[in-house]
Amino acid sequence: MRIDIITIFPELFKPFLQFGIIKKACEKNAVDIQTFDLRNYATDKHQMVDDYPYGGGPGMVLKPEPIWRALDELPHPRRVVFLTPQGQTFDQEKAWELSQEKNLALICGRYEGIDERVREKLVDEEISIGDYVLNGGEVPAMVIMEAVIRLLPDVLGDEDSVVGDSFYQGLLDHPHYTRPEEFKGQRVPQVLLSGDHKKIANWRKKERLRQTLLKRPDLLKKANLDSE
Ligand code: JDQ
Repeated sequence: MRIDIITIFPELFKPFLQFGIIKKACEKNAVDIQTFDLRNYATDKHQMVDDYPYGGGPGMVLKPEPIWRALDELPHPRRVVFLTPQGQTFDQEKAWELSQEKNLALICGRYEGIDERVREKLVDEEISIGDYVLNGGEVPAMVIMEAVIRLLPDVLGDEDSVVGDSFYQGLLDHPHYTRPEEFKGQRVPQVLLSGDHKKIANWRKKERLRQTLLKRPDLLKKANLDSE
């Protein structure tokens, strides 16, 4: 998969791409991530990427031409996503959907947003990462990349497979324990020490349901439950 990011702050992505699973995914060529600095696509000699809003009011708006010119360099076919509080809320299902794309372009706005005309002509989809206000689309772009890249083939080893994830089948995760067996008077549930793999799987299944019912009952409506 190729992911292209259009931003006025490409530097923000550098540390994000240099560590952990994302770094490994890039090294394995499971994903090819490029950042495009909007400033390099400005059309005037002062490299202006923003301008005053028509109609007046506070703040600035990202000009249409640089965004258009940057997108002009990106491969087809592609899905162009604009991060905005006005978008559909991102979730695990959307992450699976985006992970199927060959080319994904993420447009990060700043200030008051982007000129409506590029949004209309070039954006396929608007995505929000939640109902709160950020200063720009860079952090949302990182959230989406992190959720999508870990779903790509060969990115996660068997060790931390997506089958064990929270939200796999739409349920929360079961509790986890590691050594020591007793910590400040609290013991690890006996079943986990039993070595009985069937019993352990059953306990975890029950716990996933219990945790979901207790903490996020709303998720149960959409959960992928088996007859058991
Ligand atoms: C931009 C802004 C106008 C906020 C400018 C570009 N989920 C989510 N929250 N916030 C964003 C996404 C987001 C994304 C891109 C952004 C915020 N802003 C600031 C401009 C109204 C509200």
